[in-house]
Amino acid sequence: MLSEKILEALNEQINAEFYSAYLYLAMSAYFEAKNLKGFANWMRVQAQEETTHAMRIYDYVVERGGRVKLMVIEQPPAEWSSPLEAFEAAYNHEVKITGMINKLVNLAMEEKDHATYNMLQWFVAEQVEEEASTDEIVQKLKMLGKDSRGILMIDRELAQRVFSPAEEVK
Ligand code: OFO
Repeated sequence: MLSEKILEALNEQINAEFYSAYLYLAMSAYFEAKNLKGFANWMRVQAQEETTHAMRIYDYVVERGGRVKLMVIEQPPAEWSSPLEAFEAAYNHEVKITGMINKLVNLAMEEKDHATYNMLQWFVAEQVEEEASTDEIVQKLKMLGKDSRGILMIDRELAQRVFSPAEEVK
């Protein structure tokens, strides 16, 4: 059984993961409007992944006999001044999510909730990847500056990303 404190924190994390999905979908729409289809694809796949993050916690709460409470999802921004600014915002968002996951892990330790602690370890590892993948693109965009041919090259690269649900459930 989940303690009240853990249940509340997990419900908040479900909301944060859905917000992540919303934020990346907003970034995808921004890139669509700029006709950067590869960037838009990358962000769209990212949004799909975030939904699986939310559902992973949702399913865990249900499995532990807890009550999932869905909350209002905050409206994300719609505009960024450049691909670099959007990816910097994505990276900063991931750093924030890592902080939330770490707090949850601390809470699970305080509450001596080993099962929740265990479930959260997947997220601890995932956040290392999430920060690394957004930072890699930030660094590439910084190197290019305003070179539009380079941006189009990255756009082609980001078009290759595919959503693979199997990766998300392992
Ligand atoms: Fe981007 O990892 Fe979930 O929120």
